[in-house]
Amino acid sequence: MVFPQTSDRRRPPLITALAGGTGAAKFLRGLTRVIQPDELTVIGNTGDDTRMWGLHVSPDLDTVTYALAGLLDDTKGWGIREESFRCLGAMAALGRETWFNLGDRDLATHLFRTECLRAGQSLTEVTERIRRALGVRSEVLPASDSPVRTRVLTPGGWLGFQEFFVREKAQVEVLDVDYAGAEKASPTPAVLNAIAAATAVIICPSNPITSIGPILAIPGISEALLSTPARVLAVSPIVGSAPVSGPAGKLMAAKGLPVSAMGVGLAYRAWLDVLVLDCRDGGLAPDLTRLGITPVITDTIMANREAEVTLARTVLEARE
Ligand code: FO1
Repeated sequence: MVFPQTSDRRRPPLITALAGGTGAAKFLRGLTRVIQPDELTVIGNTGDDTRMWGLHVSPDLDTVTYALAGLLDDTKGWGIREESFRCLGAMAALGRETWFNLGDRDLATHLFRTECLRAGQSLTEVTERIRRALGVRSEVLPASDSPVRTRVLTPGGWLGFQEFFVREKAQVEVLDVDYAGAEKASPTPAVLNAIAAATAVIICPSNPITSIGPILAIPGISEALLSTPARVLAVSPIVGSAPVSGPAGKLMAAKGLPVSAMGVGLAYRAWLDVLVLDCRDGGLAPDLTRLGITPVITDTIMANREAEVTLARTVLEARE
């Protein structure tokens, strides 16, 4: 097999993970305690990216990077711990929108990213600079350098993902979800290489519609997952009929998927080998097997650091 060339000629990654925000970040934090951090390459969602006060914010790339750097605010599941919000208060006084809570230290990341992008660097290059500056040894790659933006159709019209999720607190009816720009976007060579050269590809416990969906919507990614010699494993972010966090249920229902681990299996069935699902969903095992997916049943709730490591270890064992 001929792998696409990357500018970075170090040895190929061993584990490649497709990731959204909080759930993925906790899982990856556990994973990097089981494997060497530099054996991991993360392909991150950019569908949640937004512009705020003229700055380019990449919430999911940042959540993963902060978690791997030991900086994540675990209570909120995003942003930097022990953060202050003085700039936000000053912007409120200036009459600017402040429903999206940008912390003072977090702002440095967005200022730096925006400055580098304006100077002509790619999102891949900037993300690499940020993770290295924060001491993260795993590679973090945006799925594409071209913009892909998740939009949610509500009775009042289309909303950007952050408008739906943060400003409207996901409390509006969802009629549809799409990924603006995806059809014109392409995966970077580094992303294709990470999938082709991995020994295992892991789909993190992330929302299949708004975290993994925007990555899969980029032409070439599903094909890469289908053709990789690596085993492809996913962890269900749904336990019973409810997502572990966030509005995944509502969004899956809008896309005609059952809100269950079965719905996760159906979303990924074209290329998924193994689905790790929660003990409470053990009854779905025969149906998943009939879909051609091997079920692995375990406790998927990451209530503490030890549970993150245990889940990561179980997923790694399932790749054999
Ligand atoms: N989530 C919120 O619920 N409220 C916020 O004000 C908020 C601000 C924010 C700022 C930077 C950042 O990187 C993430 C932020 N998030 C916030 C999280 C984000 O909206 C979502 O968790 C992800 O996009 C979904 O993975």
